[in-house]
Amino acid sequence: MTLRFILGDQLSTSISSLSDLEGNDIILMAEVMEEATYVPHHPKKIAFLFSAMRHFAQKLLTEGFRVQYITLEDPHNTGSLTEELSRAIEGFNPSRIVVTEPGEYRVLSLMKGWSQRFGLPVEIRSDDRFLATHKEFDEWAKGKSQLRMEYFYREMRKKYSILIEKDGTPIGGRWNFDKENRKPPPKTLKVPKRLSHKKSPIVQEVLALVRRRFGHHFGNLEPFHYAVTAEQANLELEQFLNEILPFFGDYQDAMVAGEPYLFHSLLSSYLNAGLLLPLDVCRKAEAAYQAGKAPLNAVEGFIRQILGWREFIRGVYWLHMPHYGEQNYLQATRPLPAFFWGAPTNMFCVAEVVRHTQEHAYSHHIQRLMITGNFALLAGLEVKAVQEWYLAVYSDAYEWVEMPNTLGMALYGDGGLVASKPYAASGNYIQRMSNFCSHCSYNPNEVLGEQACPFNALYWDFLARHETRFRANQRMRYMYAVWDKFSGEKQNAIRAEARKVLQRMANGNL
Ligand code: FAD
Ligand code: DLZ
Ligand code: SF4
Repeated sequence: MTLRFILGDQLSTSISSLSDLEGNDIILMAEVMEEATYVPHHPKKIAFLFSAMRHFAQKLLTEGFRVQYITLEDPHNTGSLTEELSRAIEGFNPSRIVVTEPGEYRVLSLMKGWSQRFGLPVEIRSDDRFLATHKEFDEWAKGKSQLRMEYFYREMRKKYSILIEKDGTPIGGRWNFDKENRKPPPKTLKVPKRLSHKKSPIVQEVLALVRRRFGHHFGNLEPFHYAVTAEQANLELEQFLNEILPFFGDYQDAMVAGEPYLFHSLLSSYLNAGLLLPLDVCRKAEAAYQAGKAPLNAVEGFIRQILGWREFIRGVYWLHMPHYGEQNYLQATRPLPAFFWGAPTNMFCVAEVVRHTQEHAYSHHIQRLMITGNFALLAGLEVKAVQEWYLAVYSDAYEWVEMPNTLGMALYGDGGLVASKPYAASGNYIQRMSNFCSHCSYNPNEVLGEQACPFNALYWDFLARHETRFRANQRMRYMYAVWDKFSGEKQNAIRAEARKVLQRMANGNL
């Protein structure tokens, strides 16, 4: 008999570890403190995952399979994946263990120790829910000093023949329609109301558990509207394709106060936990284009996020682990300020994104990248602390996807492996792409003085202090040309202002 161990983000019936499942096999699933607390996960993330795990186990049980499900408060629960496996081996005496590779290097290291520890064969299968194999990605990356998503994405489009004409050229004559995307927020905006799923008894039980055991973690547990089954996640996908996808491209980078979701799909938590499959989502988006339901710029842009960015990011993680996470190219060491955990700040943009995060365990990409990420980059916040924050507070966060996005994309901590230049921006960008500044007590057009937007002095100071690293970067020439036009006196005043901003941050009154 085979024991098959399913992790909390492997909730797909097509997962490779179940592909040859037989009636007599045992499927093990375990809620363990080690996974729930290795960073202080947002209560909504834990509630989502435990609810989805319990529903998945129930589905397997109703299909007649043998499931050993260990709840967090099971009196015998040892609190770790390895020890729960040990108990199951003692109880069922299997002849072998089958697992699908995990999403984190930390867990892969555990798995690699299991065969020796238990004296049993342990088969670690590849995770074929992803669309590029490790081998494919590694071969593509071989010999390249810089990895650029765009070229990898084109290979993926060809591989899966998505938005490709019969002659092999991209539909619409171009691979990328971003020129038509990224509009500032419209003056009047009608954002569709999102689905709110009825809470099953399982969800209600999990909410009570999470309230009891993890209520002290940062983040609001309720209201809780998440989909927790594949069926519910598919309803979210349908709503997105029908009502939201047409606007996805246009307003992908826009930010609006009080509107955490805008026209984003909110599908990442479901994709990452396995309730939705990436290829299925891409094919359905393509079908929406072919049926004339959404324009090409929106559909191509959306598919690129999944077929391109998501796969690329995963490839980078596995190609460079374990040393990837140890990098800190810009030597950023300042402690994370308390306003990342909800303490007050006068910076409306930061407060708003943290508030979205606290309430929903979600904020959209540009908020993660250009508000909290940009602030962390400019202020030189400690890379590990920032990463831990992103891993804890978002319901879609697992290290394989969080780390290259945070360390690589937002913090330039890998020295340019993921991003061709740092995503550093002043208040000017935030003013253009959002309506945040009109709610803020700081002035985005001022660089000096108590009322000046803190992003401004920090931005110039960032360029100045990392001049040796970035002056030669072609994509940053314009920024240095502007800096060079400032008089020496003005440059000194700006750098002194940046020091004051950082001091105010350290004193807790920014
Ligand atoms: P949409 O905007 O609707 O995009 C559609 C889908 O594309 C997403 O569901 C996601 O699966 C995929 N996608 C888009 N951008 C990326 C990307 N850069 N990397 C990987 N997949 C992408 N995403 C996570 O899934 N988990 C994380 O822990 C995570 N951490 C991030 C940290 C930082 C600092 C930044 C800048 C980005 C991070 N992202 C992460 C990427 C991105 O912000 C989220 O995938 C996205 O905001 C999820 O919301 P959505 O489903 O509405 O996405
Ligand atoms: C994120 C998470 C949490 C909060 N809890 C569990 C759990 O109790 N049991 C489990 O199997 N998985 C959990 N997970 C997901 C794992 O952390 C995830 O599988 C690994 O990080 C590998 O991606
Ligand atoms: Fe953010 Fe500066 Fe705009 Fe205030 S003025 S919202 S701090 S960018």
